[in-house]
Amino acid sequence: STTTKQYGVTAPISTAGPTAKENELNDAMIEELRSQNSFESESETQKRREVLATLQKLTEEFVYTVSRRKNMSEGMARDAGGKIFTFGSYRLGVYGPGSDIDTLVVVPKHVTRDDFFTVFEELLRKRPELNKIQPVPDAFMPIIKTVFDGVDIDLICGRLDIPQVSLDLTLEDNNLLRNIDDRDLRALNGTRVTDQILQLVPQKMVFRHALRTIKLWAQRRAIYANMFGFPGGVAWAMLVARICQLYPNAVGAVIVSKFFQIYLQWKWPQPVLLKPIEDGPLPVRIWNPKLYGQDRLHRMPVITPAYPSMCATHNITASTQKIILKEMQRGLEIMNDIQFGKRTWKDLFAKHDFFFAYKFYLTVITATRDSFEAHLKWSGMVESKLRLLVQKLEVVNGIVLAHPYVKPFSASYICDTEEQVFKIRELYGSLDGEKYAKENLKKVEIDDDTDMVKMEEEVKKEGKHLVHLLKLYIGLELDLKGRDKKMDIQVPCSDFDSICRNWVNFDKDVYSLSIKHVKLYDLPDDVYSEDEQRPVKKESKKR
Ligand code: 3AT
Ligand code: MN
Ligand code: MN
Repeated sequence: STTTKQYGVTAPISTAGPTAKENELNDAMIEELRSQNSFESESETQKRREVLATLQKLTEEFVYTVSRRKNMSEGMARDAGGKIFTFGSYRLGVYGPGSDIDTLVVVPKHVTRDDFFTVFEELLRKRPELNKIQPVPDAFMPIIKTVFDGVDIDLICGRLDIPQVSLDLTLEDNNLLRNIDDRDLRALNGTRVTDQILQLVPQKMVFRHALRTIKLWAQRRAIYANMFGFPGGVAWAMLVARICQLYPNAVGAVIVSKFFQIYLQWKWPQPVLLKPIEDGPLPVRIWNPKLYGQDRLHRMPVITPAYPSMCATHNITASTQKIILKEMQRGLEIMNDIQFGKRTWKDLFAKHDFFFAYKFYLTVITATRDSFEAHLKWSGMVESKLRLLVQKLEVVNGIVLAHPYVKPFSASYICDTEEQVFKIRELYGSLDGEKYAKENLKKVEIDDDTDMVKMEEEVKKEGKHLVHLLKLYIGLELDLKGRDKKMDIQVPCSDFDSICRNWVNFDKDVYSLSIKHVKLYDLPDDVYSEDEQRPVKKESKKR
């Protein structure tokens, strides 16, 4: 079915339907997605639906129980309702075998977030299907992480200022946002944004196929990570959705190819919008570069469609923008080759070459001599600040590009002596550190089932030391020609160090942070996968 309706803020570029050749390309794309394991089986999807049906029942039981405890009559308690919504990849229809289900539990005003972390949690714990549960009530986004009947489920709670939440409730009415707190607003935002994105694309199936391709490409090229200054899932979805609006009758393969073309020509920082920015009833900030200096700094703004509109890509820096555009250029070239039969879709999804690409790297090392939980907090905080170091580095004279890698590496070791603790903190992140650890320390594998308390007690009893480490990498492209061959990164590094040490729980006897240079040939082996050959220094030619 062809469409002529206008989606988005401008008329479409082309309303043409696919040619026979484009259909063929699209079939090949979907075939490659299949062989890359992008789709899950129908039975697994059926399982997800069953789990969601159970969660809906549990939500009703939750609201009923709380209502009764607050002295409501049987009838009123039943009518108080309760409804689950989904967001994230499941809601968008681009989930794969490993995806979780991001689930929002919407409750009426007399049910509180406290109730969610007590009553609802207890109801979950009583279920035989519950495999794992990890409540995180004090986070920016309070969440209960679970594995339920083998399915990963993230549960968040949103409380509305209405007495009843019935099954036919939708979340699109902006007035539902009145009289709710910031955390509830954030919780509702995920579903409201996802629902709008789906409403704003002309053909959902086309959008889904194109988004699966773009997501897989971005993951393989290591440019999928909001925290490190790249677009995250929601931003990539909106970027694809806008192309779908501009080519409403095209197939997925054409959307992918136009995606690279259009965003390479885009007049950044012009924003990517899926609809005009809406005003609304709350005293909250809406993205507006005319009004707010901060918003003017956004380099590649991609704006969420649901009120209150925000920029989903405010983390992008000068360096990550260059990297994203370079990857898009590569994408465009491969797309052209695919069209001429010179390359295949597989080539688009080839792994990045981050640990081959630079002569110089910086590594940021965090270490913790305390519980693993404490280490997760410390290293998580440092990770979330890494893009600030990138921003400080990229303005240094002689640094052309500061490229953050999107995944941290970690390890835990048992050290016999203080000297060893000192040594590994010094050397971790380099080939020497890896060698030192192999020869001198006992590595401990930590997973969800490790009894940390027991392990920590044993290590202590033996008079040994447990140290948890994490390393992050930044690739540096330098231009020292025509300069005095000096490059001073002292200031950015010590600024970054101060920011991290300002952490409320910081304790110098427990936590440490260091930033070190590592040359390409000194990178440790564990940054390479088994099918990769680490780079070897070429012998200098004999004359
Ligand atoms: P997967 O298929 O699950 O890998 P996804 O796009 O569903 O892809 P997530 O489940 O990680 O990704 O995230 C879903 C949404 O939840 C995206 C974002 O709006 C929100 N979200 C994720 N992590 C956080 C976080 N740490 N804080 C706040 N919101 C988050
Ligand atoms: Mn998800
Ligand atoms: Mn999730």
